[in-house]
Amino acid sequence: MSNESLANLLKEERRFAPPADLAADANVTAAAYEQAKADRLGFWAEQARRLTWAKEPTETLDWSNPPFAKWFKDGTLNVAYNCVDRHVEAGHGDRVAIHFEGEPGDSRALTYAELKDEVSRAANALLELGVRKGDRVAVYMPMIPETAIAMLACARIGAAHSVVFGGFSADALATRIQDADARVVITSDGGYRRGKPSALKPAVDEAVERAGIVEHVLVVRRTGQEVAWDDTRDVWWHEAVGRQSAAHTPEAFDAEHPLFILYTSGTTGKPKGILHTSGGYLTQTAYTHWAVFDLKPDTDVFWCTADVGWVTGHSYIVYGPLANGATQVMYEGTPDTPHQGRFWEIVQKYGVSILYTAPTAIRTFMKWGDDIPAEYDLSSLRVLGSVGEPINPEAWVWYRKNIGADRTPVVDTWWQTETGAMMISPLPGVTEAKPGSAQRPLPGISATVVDDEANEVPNGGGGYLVLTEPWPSMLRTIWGDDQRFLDTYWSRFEGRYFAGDGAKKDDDGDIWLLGRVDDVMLVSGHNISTTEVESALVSHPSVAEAAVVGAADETTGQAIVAFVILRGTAEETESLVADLRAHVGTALGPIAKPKRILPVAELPKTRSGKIMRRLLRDVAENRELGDVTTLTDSTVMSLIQDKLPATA
Ligand code: 6R9
Repeated sequence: MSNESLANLLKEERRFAPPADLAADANVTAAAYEQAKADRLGFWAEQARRLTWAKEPTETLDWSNPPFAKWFKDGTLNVAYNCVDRHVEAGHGDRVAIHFEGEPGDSRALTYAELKDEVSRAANALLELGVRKGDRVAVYMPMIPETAIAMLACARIGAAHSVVFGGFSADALATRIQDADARVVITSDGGYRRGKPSALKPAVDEAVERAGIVEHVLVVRRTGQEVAWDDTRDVWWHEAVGRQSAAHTPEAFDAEHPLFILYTSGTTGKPKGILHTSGGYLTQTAYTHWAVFDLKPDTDVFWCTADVGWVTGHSYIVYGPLANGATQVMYEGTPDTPHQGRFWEIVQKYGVSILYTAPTAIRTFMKWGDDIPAEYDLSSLRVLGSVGEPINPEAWVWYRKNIGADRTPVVDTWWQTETGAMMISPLPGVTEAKPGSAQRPLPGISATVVDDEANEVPNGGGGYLVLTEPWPSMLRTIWGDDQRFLDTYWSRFEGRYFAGDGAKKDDDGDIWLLGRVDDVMLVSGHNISTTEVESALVSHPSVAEAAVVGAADETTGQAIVAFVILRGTAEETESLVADLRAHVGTALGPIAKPKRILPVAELPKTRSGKIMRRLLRDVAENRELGDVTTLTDSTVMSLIQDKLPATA
């Protein structure tokens, strides 16, 4: 990147004040920022008291060996006890913890009392299989309650889980099993995806064969499909767990005891095993889930649509909501099975009051049309959340209007697998919201934007997002590779955590995320963010989704190439393409006008829904495609390549 900071192009003037009734009764008020600023560690010590500790910590942060943090290090607790047992002890045993909705339409409600029994049985079964405190267990599952139960059972006995997303290949699973040295794998015969059973066990069989270290495979029966069986290794969950006693006394572990490893694929190199520990992680996931969603556990119904295989599912399906004793919905399948109104049918059925989803889903709903959500009663909703990518202002406004009846706050939450929990986000009862901006670090969090020389940029300036103080749910290291932890996150800017995202500060000092630094384009000496050009395109009524990349160009260094998905009725014509170029020029200035605009049917995305611009850059530069293994649908790329004129 050149020395020049990111061009600050987009001007978004719309503002949305918090609803008065929500603000009047909000869990968090503006005073929290002041309190945390005056005494950051005192603030986190207070948040740690949300948890039930076997031994209360007396030291909040040990930062004597930075960047290796120890939070609440002399405290001890059991994470599963905090997520389950204590709610039963407090008299909430009959409260529903999980409303499970299977894709075929089967449903099942699990109360906290039932969850406690199930987690205890699963913990006893893992002990019987020889799993001990400090071991690692791989989890390769569909979105069913047993996935959360398996994770909590590991936590209960002090084993770290390593959840591998069920859409990953046998190869990816084998690498992760080996890296974590997992001796037990928890899986299922399969799960339901797009109207039919989709197998998981065959990939496990192959991965286990390849890894060569797995002793037991615990298999949940979900679909009833045929599975190959190895009697020396495989055990059915309903047998091994079913015969156990529901009594299990949780042991207290150190606050810094490993809770889980979660691999981030990254764009290059071997996946990084992000290590999270117990006390700090649970403190920040519980606090943020309560504060950012204004959670009222007695009345709210929460739904996070992420897969448990991603960090969003770890922190905001399993640990945050359950630590808070919330009632939540867990949905197994895809948003368009059996029809495109499925999400809204679920919101209506369970009276969902807080919905947490991703920009990629919101843009898909926009493309499907406003009339679909309009058929359902969504009046139970009171807070909407977004995570995973920068949300284009137009998608933000659509979400608020069509899903939130122009009434609910939208919270755009920025965080990463590495941060463990939300870091930058509006608060629904406090913040005057700006569509497309995550706005402000949460109370107790310190973040800023710096230039190439590590100088903090003034308001109106752009550069790199950095975190300037340690936070409770921060990653502790990369599993087995402290040096890579230092190199990746702590060497770019002295003493600061480098997130890898571009960002700018507006005139009020609010933060706007601009996408991954690797994706930033350099056009005639100007750094231009992919996010801003995409948002300008999405603000045109004919565009549902857009991905832009910088392709090598003899005159300008890089030239902007845009791939767009048109909305329902829009027709792909030369005049529309000219109109789109002009529209971007008006919104952002002539420098940001794409040189080429290609309407396409689909965009390449990772399995967690993030646009893979790297592959589009390969297409735009007529190169052979790089690694496509993390792509959801590999046929997408050939469709896009077919669109390109041969002479391009
Ligand atoms: C939680 C999660 C992390 C990367 C992150 C950034 C992007 C996530 C965002 C956002 C802008 C938001 N990202 N939330 N960008 N605004 N609200 O997604 O974790 O899968 O590790 O991805 O996602 O680029 O650095 P993870």
